[in-house]
Amino acid sequence: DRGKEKWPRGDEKTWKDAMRGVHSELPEVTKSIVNHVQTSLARAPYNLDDLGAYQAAALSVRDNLIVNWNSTQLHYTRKAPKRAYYLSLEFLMGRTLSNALLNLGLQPTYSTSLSNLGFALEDVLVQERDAALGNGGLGRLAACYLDSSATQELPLWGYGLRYKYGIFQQLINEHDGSQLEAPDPWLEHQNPWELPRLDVTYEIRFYGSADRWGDGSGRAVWSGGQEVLAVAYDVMIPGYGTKNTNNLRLWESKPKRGFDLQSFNAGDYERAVETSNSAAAITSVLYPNDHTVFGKELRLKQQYFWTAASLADMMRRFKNLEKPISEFAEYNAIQLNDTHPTMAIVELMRILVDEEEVPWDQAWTIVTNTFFFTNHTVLPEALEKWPVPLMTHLLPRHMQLIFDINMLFLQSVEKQFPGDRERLARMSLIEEGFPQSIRMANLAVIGSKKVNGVAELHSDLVKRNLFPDFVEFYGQSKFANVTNGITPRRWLDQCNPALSELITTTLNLPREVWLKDLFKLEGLLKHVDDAKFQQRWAAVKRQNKERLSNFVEKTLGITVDADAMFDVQVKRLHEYKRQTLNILGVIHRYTTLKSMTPAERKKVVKKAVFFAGKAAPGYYIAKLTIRLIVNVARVINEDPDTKDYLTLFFLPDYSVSLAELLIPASDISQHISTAGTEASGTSNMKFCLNGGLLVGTVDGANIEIAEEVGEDNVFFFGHLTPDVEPLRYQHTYHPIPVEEKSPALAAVLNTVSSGIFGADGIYEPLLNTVRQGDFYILTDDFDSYIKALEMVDEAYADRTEWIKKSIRTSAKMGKFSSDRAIQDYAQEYWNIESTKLVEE
Ligand code: T68
Repeated sequence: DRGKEKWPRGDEKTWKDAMRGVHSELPEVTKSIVNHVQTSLARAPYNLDDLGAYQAAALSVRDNLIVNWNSTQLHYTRKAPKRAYYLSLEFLMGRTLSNALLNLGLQPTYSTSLSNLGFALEDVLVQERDAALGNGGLGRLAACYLDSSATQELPLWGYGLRYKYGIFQQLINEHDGSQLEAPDPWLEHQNPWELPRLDVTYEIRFYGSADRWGDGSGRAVWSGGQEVLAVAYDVMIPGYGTKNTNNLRLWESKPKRGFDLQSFNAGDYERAVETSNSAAAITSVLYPNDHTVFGKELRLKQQYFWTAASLADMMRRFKNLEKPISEFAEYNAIQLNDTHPTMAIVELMRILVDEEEVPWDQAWTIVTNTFFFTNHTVLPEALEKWPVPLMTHLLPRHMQLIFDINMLFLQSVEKQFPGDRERLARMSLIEEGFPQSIRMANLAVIGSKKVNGVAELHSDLVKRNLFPDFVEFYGQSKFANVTNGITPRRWLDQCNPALSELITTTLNLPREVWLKDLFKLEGLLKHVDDAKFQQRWAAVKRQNKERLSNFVEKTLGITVDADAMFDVQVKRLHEYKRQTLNILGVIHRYTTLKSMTPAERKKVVKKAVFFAGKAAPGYYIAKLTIRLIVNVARVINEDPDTKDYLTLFFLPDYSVSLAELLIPASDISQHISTAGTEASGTSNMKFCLNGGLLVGTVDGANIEIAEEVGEDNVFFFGHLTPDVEPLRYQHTYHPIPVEEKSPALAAVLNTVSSGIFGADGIYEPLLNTVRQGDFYILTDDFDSYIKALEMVDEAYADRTEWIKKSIRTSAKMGKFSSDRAIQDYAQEYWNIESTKLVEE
């Protein structure tokens, strides 16, 4: 009938009652969703699609968040506890709706209401675009830490930038298999998860001139130049199982005036508009480089704009407390996520000395009691150094302050180590050269109360290789470790609901309990020999593998055999992460299979290998690696001799959401960085939590994972950290040909050169990184890597033993909850306490 045409989805009476206001018996949630369809979206229910349903559901959930957010912020204001601020240029949040539903405990309610309205929650959830304001591990870590601090009711805010374009979208060129980049205009559909605070604004100055008072006070006046406006957008961060809802404040840049009135009067319309363009440019795009810095003016502008707005905001909040400025550090702790926010140290000095008229030494004491600094890499190309001329031009007052800080610092070093000029040169904030440059890491160290690395090995290397002089100067206790963690809410419950359910029934505990105390997973150990439980555990993995297979079939049009072992390496493309080692290993497996008789092949473990990850747009070798992977896949997946035993996939446009699909489906994942190069890694923790085993080097958090789960449940290979330097020396001064060191690898390199994956020698520059110099020691690790993969095959052949390893691995992941990590920061660094929202 005609009514049915008008109401194509869901229960007609539910819709009509909700719309007519005849809704006494309808659930609140249903009313709220329908109300948002009618009012906020200004849409009729006719032809409402999944996207519309997502938007209405999101707005409805957001109403709940706003109430909790308001109460929490009011509560914090009244209680006035010490607060912590997490300054990060990157927050890689992913989708929000499913997380908000979980944290509010509203999943079942929304699922039912949506279903009555004709929508499946799972179809609605995938309509949301990822918020991808980050490159990789560093940005995702920040997101996990926000989740954990809200969950633990800690008074913590994040501060970042509201980029108009997040990390680029990766496309694969159909013709040659290479990476293409497209912009990510993630705000195109309105973003329901942010609250614009158009009234919270600060004026941020650039350029101009700085005039010292010249009275010995160290003070100066900074004036002139360009002023831009920072506007606040607040993102609500709900805790799990609590009403506490924290804040992530992101700044957007705007021209202070829409146009420059003077230019306008002079009739120079174009120049007037140009001013506004350059202001908006500051928060236009996330820099897509991880682990390499380029010294671009716009990047320094981003860093200063963000730290200055954030500090002005904190200062305003602190002033409302009406406490003496000398107590600033008793009420504020600021965590620097890498060196990117280091200018905050200088900016706080500027505010205290120039504006608050605090004497220099007292100001420096306040500063060095407020800041904490986390280092995320030991790779030299990632250490930020800003040219002195650029800093002088863009931030003249800050350059003066840096020189003053440096002079006083070097005087104190000279006092402790008299006459040691080389030491002074190493420790100086200024690196000599043409031009001179500012060592941001040194500045971050001397301006902070504590410095930490992100895994035990890494924190050790930070002390021994990056800052040995500073350890000698300040003593050991300033340098410590906080091993990274991940939130089990997103990285188990949300991404793997079937496993979460099985864990809940097996532990016989409400999921609220173990999801907040991940050590409870150890309770699974006593079921490890229970055949029924093993079967159910395996069935969950199987189900997740099928879910991934369906996705691959839909996106790439290739069938994946869910019986095969799923072997996954997903992370940013980088030489140190050695995706090249992996793909060369795949080619080795392929040629080995080719050389077998059909009968021999039947005995080999079937394997599906998955890669995903983006390469920085200017990183030639990383992009060439992607191209090789894609083209090897095209050959292997078409080969009738081998395709039943080995398939290979490069999944484009890796994201948080894709990770949520891939991680629960892995049997084995690869974390194979050259020893001593991966600071921690966090996806290794996610894979293990979901019952995937690790193939890895003795690096980063792999080591601590093995300590927890037992070395017999991890497939380690390769040289250790202390071997790496001598090997590199050997490569440079006494090179041994690949043919001698690893005939197997030499054969693989020759296979690639032969042109079966693309002729014209296109891969030679990539192959040459291995044949010559081999900085990341692939030639030294290849044979032991292949051995490790053989052991994986052997272990996988014994299904029961494998399932037990999988269970044991998950069960021992308690340490890697970001709840543990954030507790450590709260207690040992920030000295902040849980401040639970109490209903009045
Ligand atoms: C990662 N770093 C580490 N950096 O590589 C990883 N860098 O081992 C660690 O687990 C993770 O941080 C969390 O501690 C990064 O992800 C970047 O993305 C980055 C971005 C800009 C500039 C430099």
